[in-house]
Amino acid sequence: MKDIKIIEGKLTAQGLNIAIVAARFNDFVVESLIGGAVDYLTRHGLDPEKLTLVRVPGAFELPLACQKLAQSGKFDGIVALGAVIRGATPHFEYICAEATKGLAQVSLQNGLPVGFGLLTTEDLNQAVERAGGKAGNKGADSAAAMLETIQVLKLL
Ligand code: INI
Repeated sequence: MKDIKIIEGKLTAQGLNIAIVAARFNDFVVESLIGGAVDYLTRHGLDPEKLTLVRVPGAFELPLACQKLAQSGKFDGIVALGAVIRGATPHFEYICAEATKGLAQVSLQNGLPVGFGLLTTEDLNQAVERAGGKAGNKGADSAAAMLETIQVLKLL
């Protein structure tokens, strides 16, 4: 490790323009994810005036809204937040697959970091645990990943 060149991003959000796109579905869980993401970003130097929150109906709508924001050229990165909780039908699989694929496409096609803060859980308990409970806060984690990616891409 001693002589190798290491490129890594600094965890600073100073001067950046960030959008959070959050689904309304399962809002009581998503609210905690939004709180975690906002808290992480502002504690890392983001000016609250440079943070935009966009609400969409459900996880299925996340990719389209993120794509529109990415194409606007106004943002350095986007955090996508939502919670898909398994029900009795295959609906869960379809929404998870389309939202995940769509968000990855937006990121790659626009060269823009998209934090993946979409919970896909077996039940409500698993979702609550990951939205500020004992398994942390995936809103904060996805904001952290987006921020690090923004900064490391600047150096590549
Ligand atoms: N949307 C979610 O974000 N989470 C869910 O758990 C969910 N379930 O279970 O149905 C969900 N459905 C709505 C979907 O994302 C779309 O908004 C809807 O189908 C309209 O296009």
